[in-house]
Formats: sequence, structure tokens, C-alpha cells
Amino acid sequence: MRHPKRIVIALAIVAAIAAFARGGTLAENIDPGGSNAKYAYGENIGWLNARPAGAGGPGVQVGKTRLTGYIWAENIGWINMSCHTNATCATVNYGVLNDGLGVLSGYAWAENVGWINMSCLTNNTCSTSTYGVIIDPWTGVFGGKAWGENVGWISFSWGSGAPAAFRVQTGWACPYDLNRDATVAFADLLVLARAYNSTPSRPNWNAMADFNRSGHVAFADLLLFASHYRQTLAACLPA
Ligand SMILES: [Ca+2]
Ligand SMILES: [Ca+2]
Repeated sequence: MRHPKRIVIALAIVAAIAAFARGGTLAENIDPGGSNAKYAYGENIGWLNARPAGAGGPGVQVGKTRLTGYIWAENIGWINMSCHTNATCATVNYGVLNDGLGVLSGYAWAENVGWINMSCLTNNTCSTSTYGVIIDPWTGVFGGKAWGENVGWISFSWGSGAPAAFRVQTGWACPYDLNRDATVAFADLLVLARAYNSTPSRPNWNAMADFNRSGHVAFADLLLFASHYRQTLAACLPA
């Protein structure tokens, strides 16, 4: 090679542009607690990371109407949640949709293995095989399975007792509806009041009421709660 330095620089520029294209306008919201809650598992393809490169990286952003961003799969490379991720919808219009309450549908695109269907709802095949990926709107924890046309099942289900490192969790959630009756109201305030001023070692500790994850149910949590008071679940969920 006559100009190895130029080649190295050119490759670095290409890599930087690619990184910008993937992460430039994205705002991933996976693993809000920083507990490695970012992994799904494919029966034939191993681990999938919904927050590659960590905070501010090209990972998945859950929004009220759609998902964008990328999952990195250790054995098959990038999986794009939507043509909106990289502004390619004019070429092929596809993407993973959110019904606003956490029920997903639509297709993701894996650069090396093709389409991944997030739900039988996408193509009206639920009478044949009932499956799909859902996000718990109160906790942001993913559940269920997706189907890859060439790779089979991809599981987001590790059960409620699974360690954080075996699930995908997003900050897209309404934790303030503590009793899960779909409204943020007085009954939820009573739950918060019971845990008020507690820390993890206290008998009245309730991690669900520590909205800002400070390790102390305190005034800051009450303020967060108040800012969502009397909202319905749908109104409480972030845009
Ligand atoms: Ca409630
Ligand atoms: Ca707190």
C-alpha cells in the first residue's frame, strides 16, 4: 500500500460518519437504572444488546408511536427498529410501532438476516401462532417474543424474577400509577405515603415509589408524582 496513513484516515472518517448516522439524532432510553437491563436472546443467534455503546449510543429509543435506533446482535450485526432511524423511509417504509400502551407490532430489519416481526398482529397471523413483544407500561420492562424470518424466536421474556441483566427495560413508562388501575390518583398517593421517607433497609421501603431511584422515597419523588397527578395511564406515558 502506498498511502496506508490516508487509508486509515479515510476509514476513520467513514466510521465516524456511520456512527453519526446511527447516533446523530437518536436518544436511546434503554436500561434507565443502569443495571444492564438491555439484553434479549435469540434461540439461534445468542445475545442481542438494545443499548450498544451505552448512554447516548445508537441504541433503541422507545416512543409513544414507534421505536427507533439499533439493537446489536453478537452474531448477526445491526438490527434497525425503523426506517425513521436513518431517514430511509422513502426507499423502504418499515418499522416497529407502539400502540401507545406498550403493545408492539411491525417489522425490524436485520442487515444480515432480513425481517424480524414483533407481533402476529403485524400480518394478522395470530390465529396461526399467537406471539408478540410488549412493554409493561408501568415498569418499561419488555416481554414476549419476536419472530425472525431466518433466525426463529427472539425472546424478551425472562420473567419478573429474572436478574436485570436478562431483560430489556426502557425509561418509557408511567411508574406513578402504583396500583396499576390506569389512573394516577389518590390511591397511588396512599401507596407513596406509606413508603414516604423510607430507605431500602426500612420495613416500609417500596422501590416502586422511589421514582428518581435515589434510594430514598422523599420530596423529590412526591414532586414527580404530583406532576402526573390525575393523569390517565395513556396521558402519563412519555411521548
Ligand atoms: Ca392508580
Ligand atoms: Ca427518591
